[in-house]
Amino acid sequence: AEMERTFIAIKPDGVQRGLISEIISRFEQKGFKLVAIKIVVPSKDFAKKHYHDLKERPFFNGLCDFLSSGPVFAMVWEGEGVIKYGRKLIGATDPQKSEPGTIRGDLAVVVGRNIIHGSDGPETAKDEIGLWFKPEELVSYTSNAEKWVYG
Ligand code: DAT
Ligand code: MG
Repeated sequence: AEMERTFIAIKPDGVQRGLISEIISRFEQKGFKLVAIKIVVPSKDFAKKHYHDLKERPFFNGLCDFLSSGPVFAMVWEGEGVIKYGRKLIGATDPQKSEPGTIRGDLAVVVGRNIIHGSDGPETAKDEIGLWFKPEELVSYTSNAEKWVYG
């Protein structure tokens, strides 16, 4: 299997709404492997680093204020195709357009409170994992389910 890793974060709205276990379950039940977690209130400067690609957008400041407004539940998930499929599990950016069955489709209503972040490609996954986690915070292990998930 071609293992890759992606950065997934439950934003302050998802944490406050009690959706941590629901969201973990969706990735876990799919067959992906959790290799890092932390709960942290990011500073505004840190939020700006995380969202630096969007700094020209009109919503950038409000977005960074929001991300730094409360606890964020940060995770790294590992698995074959996890970057792209993680985005599928999450659904479209605007929950009004997310399909039912996706996390945002099932659990969120507006784009400014769409509860979850996921890396959008291999480069951003690498950068975001590096921003949020130290290398030693990532755990390598063989899941007992691996041979049943991958054959
Ligand atoms: P995604 O989170 O799906 O990767 P993105 O990277 O384009 O989407 O934007 C990051 C976040 O910014 C998004 O989750 C919610 C917010 N956002 C995006 N577009 C927005 C808009 N038009 N108005 C308000 N917030 C927006
Ligand atoms: Mg994005």
